[in-house]
Order: sequence, then structure tokens, then C-alpha cells
Amino acid sequence: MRIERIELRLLRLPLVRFFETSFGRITERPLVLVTVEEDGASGIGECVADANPYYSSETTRTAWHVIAEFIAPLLLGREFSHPREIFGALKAIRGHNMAKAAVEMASWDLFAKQRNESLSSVLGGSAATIAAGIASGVSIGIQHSFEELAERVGIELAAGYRRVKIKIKPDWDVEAVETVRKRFGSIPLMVDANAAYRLDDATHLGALDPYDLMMIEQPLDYDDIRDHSRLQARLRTPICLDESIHSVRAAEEAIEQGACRIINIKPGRVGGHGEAVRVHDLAAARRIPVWHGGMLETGVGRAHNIHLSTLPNFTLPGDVAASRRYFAPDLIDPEIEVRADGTIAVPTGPGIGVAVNLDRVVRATEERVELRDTTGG
Ligand code: OSB
Ligand code: MG
Repeated sequence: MRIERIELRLLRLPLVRFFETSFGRITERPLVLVTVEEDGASGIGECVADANPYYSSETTRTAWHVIAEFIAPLLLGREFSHPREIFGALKAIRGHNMAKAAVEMASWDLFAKQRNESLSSVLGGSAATIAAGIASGVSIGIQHSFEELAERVGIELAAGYRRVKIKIKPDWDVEAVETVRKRFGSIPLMVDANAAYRLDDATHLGALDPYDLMMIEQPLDYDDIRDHSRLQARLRTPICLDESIHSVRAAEEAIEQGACRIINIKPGRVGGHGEAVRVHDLAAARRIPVWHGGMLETGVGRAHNIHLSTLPNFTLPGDVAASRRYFAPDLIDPEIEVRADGTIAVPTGPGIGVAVNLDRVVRATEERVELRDTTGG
């Protein structure tokens, strides 16, 4: 594989409904779409960085800058025998995993398409999961009231989703969980704090223990491992790390220190599919279950996530849900749908296996740039 051309597009899409976490509320999603090309074949990826540096330090603008000025020159015109070589080829660039991942994932799509194979098969997905579909869960943001929260949970359960995650923060936690448990009984339920607490809050977080949550996701700081291991020792509820697992090494440290019993995998956070597979394999070897996180992706990123979710240690339902929860319409046809049994079908065509609606992409595009190999190689 030799990438001859990279196209970047900055798009802005309105969200169907606002999405609120402990770090803020958003009503629209700016994103960068990356297309890589060789010999008329192309692959596509989506950068999951947001407009602001609140979930991670990256933004749509830093990703654009780093891809155009640093990543593209290192990749264009160079021969790779496999896309898993790409992350290592970008080693000189520190951090910027979401920017790296967008290009790396587009390259996996190109690679799979050139072989006329689906991305899930190239990634090493389980044949049984590819046939049966992946188990889907939902992430429900902070609402205006607990009544509204119960309403949202009811809607998603009726749609078939296999587990419910609710976002929490210090004034929206025990009462939110209490509301959902009272109304819906023993449904598979978990919470995500997006780093809203400190170790000093351990006693307060202990008040969640009686509710039999599947896990509490990223209660403490975004780059912390040490305090999470101290907190886990004081909680019955399993801790799942999201933000803190930015690399294979961070995953290793977290597991070794007992900072988590479950890991959320997002390829954008670790630098692409290759690194995500390595975190997946490490967790499998250490008997740590994983599930696939979400970053409010359009159908492009969502399709990538579905394929990665077919790997065998993705044993818990992920945050990979139907397109219509966020975008109407989505950028792909047909859209990602959840079936009544709470599963999502794995696309069977080559690569990510979904058709991008170029009309919609063009209409949502605010900026576009084409990058080519200028070394003449
Ligand atoms: O922490 O998992 C998170 C969305 C944006 C940033 C961080 C997170 C999320 C979600 C939404 O929880 C998951 C989704 O449905 O895409
Ligand atoms: Mg999270």
C-alpha cells in the first residue's frame, strides 16, 4: 500500500438532540473526514476530536494542523506492507492520537478494499460475531430533570439496547441512578463520570455501590492511574477506564496497578485500529473484558467501530448505537440501525462496507484540502 493522496474535509453537523457530559453540553458536531487514495482506490476515516479540548487535549483544528503539516508528509509516497505499520511510522510525533488514528483507520479501509475483504475480517474479528452482529448499548447524557432522564431511558430500552450508560457528575449521580433503578429495575446499567471526581470523593462514590452497577467509567482525572487504583480498592463497583487508557503502556500500568477491572477501547484515543487491537489483546491475556466506546461519530466512524467490535474480547455491549440517535440524516446510506434484539449488523462489503453519501458530505463541508507527495517519489 502506497498512499498517493490524502483529502481532509472539515464538516459541521447539527446533533438531533443536545449531548451533555460532566465537561459540558454540545448541540453540533464538527469533525474531520480523511480520505486516503492509491490508484483510484480509496479509504475513509473520521477524526473523533471535538471543537474543544475538554474530553482530550486534541481539537478538530489541532488534528487538521497535525495531519496536514506532519502526518501526511511522513506517509505520502511511502510503501507499507500492512496498515499496522503506520502508527510506528508516526512515532516521531508525540501524542495527537486522534489525528493519527483518523489517517491510520482510513488506511485500514483502503487496505481491506484493495483485498476485497471486510474490515472486520482484516482486523481478526470473530466469525460468530460477524454473523450475529455486535451487542449495542447507549450513552445517555445529563438531562434537565430526573423525570426527563427516566423518559430517555424508557425510549432506549424500548428500542432494544442491551445496556444503558448514564453520564454522571457531582450533583447528578446517586439520585439519577436511584431514579433509573426505581423505574426500570435490574436492567444492565452503568455510569460514566468523565473525570468529574477526586479521590477525596471516595465515600460519596461508595454510595453507588448498593445499586449493582456494571461499572463506573473514568471517575477520576483524565490521565490518572494511581488514584483510580486507590479508589478501586475502596469500591465494590468495577472501575472502567476510558480517558486514562491513551496507549498500550497505560493499559498495562492500569491493569498491573488494579486501577480498573474493565477497559473502554476507542481507536481514536489510542492512535488507530492497530493500537486498539494491541490493547484488546493485552486485556484478553490479562482477563480484563473490553467494550467499544463512542465519540458521537457519524456513520463513517461508527462503521469502523462496528468492525473493531467483532474482536473476541469485546464481550460487553458497546456505545456503538444507531445513527439516528445523533444525526438525521447520517452521512452514510443505509444508516446504522439497531435491531429489536439490541444488535447491530456488521456490514459485509469490502472495507468498512458502507456507502458515503457524497452530496451530504459536500453540503456539510466548511473546508477542504488535498495533500500529495511532493518529494517526487
Ligand atoms: O466518555 O464515552 C465518553 C461522547 C463524547 C466524548 C466522550 C464520551 C462520549 C460518550 C458518547 O459517552 C458515546 C456515543 O454514543 O458515541
Ligand atoms: Mg467515557
